[in-house]
Amino acid sequence: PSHSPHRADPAPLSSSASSCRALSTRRQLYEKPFPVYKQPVEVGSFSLDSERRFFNDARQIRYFVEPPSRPDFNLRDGYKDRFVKRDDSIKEKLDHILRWILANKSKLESRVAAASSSPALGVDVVTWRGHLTKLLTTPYETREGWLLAATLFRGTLYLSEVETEASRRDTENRTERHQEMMYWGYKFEQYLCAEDMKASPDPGGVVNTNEAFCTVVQTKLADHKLLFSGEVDCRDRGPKSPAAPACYIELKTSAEICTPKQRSNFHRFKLLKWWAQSFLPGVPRIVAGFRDPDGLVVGTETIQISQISHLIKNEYNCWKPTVCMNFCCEFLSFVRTVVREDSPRVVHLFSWDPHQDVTYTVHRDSSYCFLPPWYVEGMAS
Ligand code: 0WD
Ligand code: CA
Repeated sequence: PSHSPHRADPAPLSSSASSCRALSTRRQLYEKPFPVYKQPVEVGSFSLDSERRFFNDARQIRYFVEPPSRPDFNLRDGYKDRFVKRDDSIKEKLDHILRWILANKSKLESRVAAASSSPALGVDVVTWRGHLTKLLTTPYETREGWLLAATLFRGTLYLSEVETEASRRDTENRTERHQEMMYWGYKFEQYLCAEDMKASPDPGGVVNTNEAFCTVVQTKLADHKLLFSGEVDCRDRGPKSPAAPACYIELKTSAEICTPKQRSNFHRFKLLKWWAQSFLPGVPRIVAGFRDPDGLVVGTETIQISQISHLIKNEYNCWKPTVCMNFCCEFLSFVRTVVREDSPRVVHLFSWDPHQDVTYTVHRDSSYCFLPPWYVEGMAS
């Protein structure tokens, strides 16, 4: 049943009655053999247009165009006059993924063996790739905590991020310089991406961050069947390009590396985030643009995800992919044991701050609920 009877529990319930219910994020605990992570399979994709409207197709895909060996990219160009910024005060939660699931419901359900028990959708976890990236990097994160809302509905666990107080403050207090630098990544994409198979990039056009192409992949982490979506920058357009997600290319910008210390920091911090984000959906390569303080690209480099573990080998006390994957896996198992009531009206809010354990609180019929009525009703019919 999709709706459990409403009980007169006080809300929010604190987890204090069972305070042993916490998950440690200590790295040493997760230094174990790499868990089974199945090759991610693309099960679909969707697009968000310049007005953030959803389309159940790949109309927003872009094609990678190899940059010249000596690029002349000015990432500051157009910030003032050719930039349409997405309104990030609108919290979309999982809505786009849920819309995709409803549009592809019969396709998804047909993949489930007729005799199999729950979950009805045939997957254990539905979330954004970005949320999983945060889980992967948690054992190494020392600055930013997170809040993840979890709801069990028809046997599937839905995970949706909630903005932390600290993150809201950071967003509010961004300097003008920081706001401009956030644009640089999107401008870099515009220099390297063409709208179709034959076109060239159009650096004279408008950068509109409402537009997105998202892949939906299915995979398995140990015994957790995952369905998640992630935004993809572009794809290889060569005649011999492999099938998705292997054809996808992630674009990144980073500060020019001038000293051994900067190289070490790049390996220790930035490559961790880059690896986690692309490894999850099976995107095999990153094209990185290194830029000077004025936003001029001084060079580009291709980084194979499979080579990152070799690149970091010489760093002392560096991050380990197995710790990331084992932590994520055990977090999902932890959530599974905690969240028992199957209801869109119940949210378990998992909370983590650096140097602390993961803890949770329970909220019934609260503003944390994130599965919209149209989804709950659409799944029932
Ligand atoms: O409402 C929310 N709390 C969230 C919404 C949290 C996370 C994601 N989203 C939405 C975004 O609006 C975006 O459309 O999901 C989409 C991206 O999801 P993802 O792939 O799971 O997120 P992530 O891996 O963190 O980011 C991938 C790219 C980013 O590229 P870089 O190279 O900077 O990592 O998606 C873009 C960005 O280009 N992106 C966003 N674009 C607009 N608004 C946002 C955002 N809030 N977050 C990431
Ligand atoms: Ca990117």
